[in-house]
Amino acid sequence: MQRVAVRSAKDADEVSQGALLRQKNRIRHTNRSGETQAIHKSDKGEDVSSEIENRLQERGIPINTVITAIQQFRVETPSWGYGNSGTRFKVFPWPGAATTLREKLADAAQVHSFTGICPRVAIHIPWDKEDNWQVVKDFAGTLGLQIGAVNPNLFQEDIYRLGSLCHIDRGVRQRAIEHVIECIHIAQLVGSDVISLWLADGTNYPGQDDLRRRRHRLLDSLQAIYAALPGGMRLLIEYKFFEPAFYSTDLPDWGTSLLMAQKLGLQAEVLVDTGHHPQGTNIAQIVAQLLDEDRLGGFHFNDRRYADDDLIVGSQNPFELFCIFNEIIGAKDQGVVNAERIAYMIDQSHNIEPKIEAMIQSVLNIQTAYAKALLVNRTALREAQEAGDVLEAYRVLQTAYETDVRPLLAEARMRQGLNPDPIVAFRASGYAARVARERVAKVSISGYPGA
Ligand code: PSV
Ligand code: MN
Repeated sequence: MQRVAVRSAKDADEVSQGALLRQKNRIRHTNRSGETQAIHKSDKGEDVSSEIENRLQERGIPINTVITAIQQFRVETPSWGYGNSGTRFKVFPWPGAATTLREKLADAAQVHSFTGICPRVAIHIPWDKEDNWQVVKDFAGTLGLQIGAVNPNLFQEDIYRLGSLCHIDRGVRQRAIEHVIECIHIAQLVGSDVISLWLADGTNYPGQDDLRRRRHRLLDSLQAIYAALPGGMRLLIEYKFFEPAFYSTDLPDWGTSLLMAQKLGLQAEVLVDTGHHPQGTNIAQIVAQLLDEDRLGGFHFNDRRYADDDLIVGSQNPFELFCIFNEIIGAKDQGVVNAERIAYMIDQSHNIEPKIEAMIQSVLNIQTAYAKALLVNRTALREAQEAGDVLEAYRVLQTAYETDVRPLLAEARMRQGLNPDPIVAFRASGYAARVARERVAKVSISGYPGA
C-alpha cells in the first residue's frame, strides 16, 4: 500500500485550526504514475484547506469537528459484493473475485485498510455458511474486521416458490422461521447485533392468494422470529416494491415494514434499501418519517436508474444521497437519538466493474455525501425556513452540496495515516493482480452468488 508521510493520531488530536493552515504543503496525493503531488491550490491560488477552513468559519463550523465526524463515520460492506454476480442474462466472472468467505473477508479488509471506515462486513446465509463460526470471527479479527449484519436467505430454495414467511403451508413457514432463527444464533456466535431480513414473498396474479391472509401469516411468522431475538439484537425489516413478485409484494414499502416493526416491539426497525422504491420516490422524506418514529434501523446503499439496479452508490443520483444525509444530520442536531444508531450498509452487486475498486468507490461516494451534509449551515437553514424564504433555504443546501469536500476528506484520511486517494492507492498496491493470479477462477452460471 502506498502511503504518504503524515502525523500520528496523537498529533492529529492536537491539531488546531491554525495548524491546518501551516501544514498545507504536507497534503499530497499519489497520481497514476505513483508520484506524489500537491493538491493544495485552488483556482485563485489559495491554499485549498485554508479556503475550506475560511468558508467553514464563516458558517461557524469548526473544521476539526467536521474531520472527527468524517473519521468516525462507518460503512459496512457486504460479503456478496466481492463475489461474481450478474443479471439473469449473464455473469461475467471477474479475475480473482472472491469465492469463499475467507476471500471475501480478505477483500473487505482491503477496503477497510484504504478507506479506514469499513471494519464491519455483512454476511448472507447460506452463501457464507461455515461450520465453525468462532474460527470465522477470529479470522475476521486478525484482518481487523468484525462480522456485521447477518442476512437470512428466504428466496433460493424450491420450497419458497409461493413464499416463505407468508407461505400458505405452515410447514414451509416453519422452515423459513427456523432459518432466520439459525441466523440469529450465527449472529450471536460471531458477535453481531443485527439481522437484516428481506423477503421475496409476493404474488404474480390477482387472486393468486388472499392478501390479508398473507399479511396475518407474515405477522405470525415475524412474531415467532422476534421472540427468538436476544436482548440487544435488532431485527431490521427491509422492504421492496416489486421483484421477484410482480402483482403484490408482502413487504412492499416503508409503511408496511414500519407497521410490522411497531407491532413486534422496540428491537424491530426498518431497513431502507435505496434501490427498492418506485421512480421518483422521495427517499429523504421516508428517512425523515422513520427518524421521527424512532425506527430507522439502517440502510442498504446502492444506486439505481430504473429498478433495483445495484449500481455504485451515488453514481446515478448523488444529490439524493446528500438529501438523505441532510435529514439524518439535521435530526442529529435536533437531538433525535435514532440518528445515532443507524447501520450504514452497502448492498451492491456490481457486475461489470472491478469488485474491490467499485466497493471502495461506493464507500467514498457515501463519505462524500455525508461530509457535504455536515457542512449545511443549520442556523441559516432554519432562519430561511422560518422566514418562508424558499429560495434561500434551498441555496443553503446548495452551498453545502456544491462545496468541494475532496481536500477535507483527504485531510481526514491523512490524519489517519491513509492515502488521500484510496482508489489510486489500492491500484498501486498490486492486490487485485495478485489475487487474480492466486485464486482459481470459478465460473458461476446464475445471477446470484451461491446459486
Ligand atoms: C434484495 O433485492 C436485496 O436488496 C436484499 O437485501 C437481499 O438480501 C440482497 O438484495 C441480495 O443481494
Ligand atoms: Mn438490500
